[in-house]
Amino acid sequence: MGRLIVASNRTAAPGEDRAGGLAVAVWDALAERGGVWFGWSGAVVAQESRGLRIFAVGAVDFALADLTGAEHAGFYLGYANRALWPVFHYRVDLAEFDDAAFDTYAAVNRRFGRLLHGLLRRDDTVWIHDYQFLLLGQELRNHGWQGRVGFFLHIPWPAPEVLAALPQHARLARGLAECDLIGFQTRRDVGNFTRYMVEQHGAEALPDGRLRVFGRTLRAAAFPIGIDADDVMRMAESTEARAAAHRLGRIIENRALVIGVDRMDYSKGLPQRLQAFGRLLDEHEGLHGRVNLLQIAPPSRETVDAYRDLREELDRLTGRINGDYSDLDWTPIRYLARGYPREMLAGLYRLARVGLVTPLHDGMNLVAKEYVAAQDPADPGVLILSHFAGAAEAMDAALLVNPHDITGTADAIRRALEMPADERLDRWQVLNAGVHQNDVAAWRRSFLAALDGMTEAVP
Ligand code: GDG
Repeated sequence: MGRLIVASNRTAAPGEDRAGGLAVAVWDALAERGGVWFGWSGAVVAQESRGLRIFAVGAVDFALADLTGAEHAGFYLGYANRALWPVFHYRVDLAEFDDAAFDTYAAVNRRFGRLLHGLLRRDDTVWIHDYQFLLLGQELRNHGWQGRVGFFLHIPWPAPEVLAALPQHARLARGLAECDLIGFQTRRDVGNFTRYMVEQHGAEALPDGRLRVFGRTLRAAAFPIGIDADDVMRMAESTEARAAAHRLGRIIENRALVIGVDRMDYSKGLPQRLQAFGRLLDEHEGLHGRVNLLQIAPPSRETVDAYRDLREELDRLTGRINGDYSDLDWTPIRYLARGYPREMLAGLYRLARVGLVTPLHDGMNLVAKEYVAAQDPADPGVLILSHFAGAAEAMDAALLVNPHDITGTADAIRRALEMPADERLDRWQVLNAGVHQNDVAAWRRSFLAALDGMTEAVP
């Protein structure tokens, strides 16, 4: 079997955060099979250096390219984060459509495609990740690459009517169609993608489930990403986890804890979540002094305006709710705009009676799975999960909510707080079995097995 070549914007090269779900999955796959992890070095340099920095860490080779300041601004902060991310998360209102940014996006895909092609050997398998590299497969084909190319999208594929708002959607779709296997998080995404290809580009659905479009035959399928559930379970029992739970436990005493952990992003539904917690306090005086919300929200992409506005909104909402309800010995919301080590998070998940995961749209949402895996099997908490997280497709034993429905979410929090122990246990056992069975190793194995099984790499 040939080498695996993974291309992703960020990699788990030394110095990067190797603990995330994707990093673990890709690392294991590369270590098992041998191969190369190709991507951005994370460095922004004054002038384009044409080369790659190549080095080995154990069995894994890294091949990293720098971005120039202009590339970083146009490709990463510009088109990827100001156009693709909002549109794919149904926020056309926040999208900035800038032709020059698209040109830079396409140029970076072209340059990276050339660099990547230079690394390939005939029997290699290429696996491209995520929305930064929608055109990378096509660039490899432009250089004559005929081997297998797989692509996995970590974020939702929106409804065709929404995607059609993106001025360059057809060019992106044409480029993406050069991949042989296109993996999505959910069946809903596959349905949206198929409908988009049929309606916009006249795709034909073949009897074996593949699609014929732009003169190519490709397969689109759902591969829901998972976590390393055993590892999260172990982390929740670590000394660091216990110390974190003890530190917070001393302060909240016997009050029930509701936890949210999210990158500070407008897709995560944070204002609506704070409002729902406020509504809970508005409507249930009996809960005053008896419940705490811990919201951990490490800031991300702070140079993008929409993220700065979100930060201000969260600061304001937290201040208002805490101002309205705090007492001498109780502050209802602990809002921490900073990140914590994963072991500490695992300890806090376990301490929390309720995990509140309420994105407005999310490809999967790994926090939902981490919360479940971290629970004490003898006394597990309750997961409240948005219908609009990819995770909801397989986690219907959670309390599913519409995050836009503030009263409905407040009701779900109350129901979770009052849930009898046997119902908590029943629901958790179902969720936990799924999280362990469909873990991150199962995800990468099923994707790579499907890609290896593709016989018709090029028509
Ligand atoms: C994208 C898609 C899809 C959070 N705070 C801290 C911290 N985290 C970790 C969580 C979790 C990860 O970050 C976040 O993953 P999510 O899946 O929730 O969301 P995105 O970052 O938006 O990821 C998403 C995912 O890709 C994978 O395909 O599920 O839908 O949007 O692991 O625990 N980690 C640490 N400190 C923190 O404070 N160490």
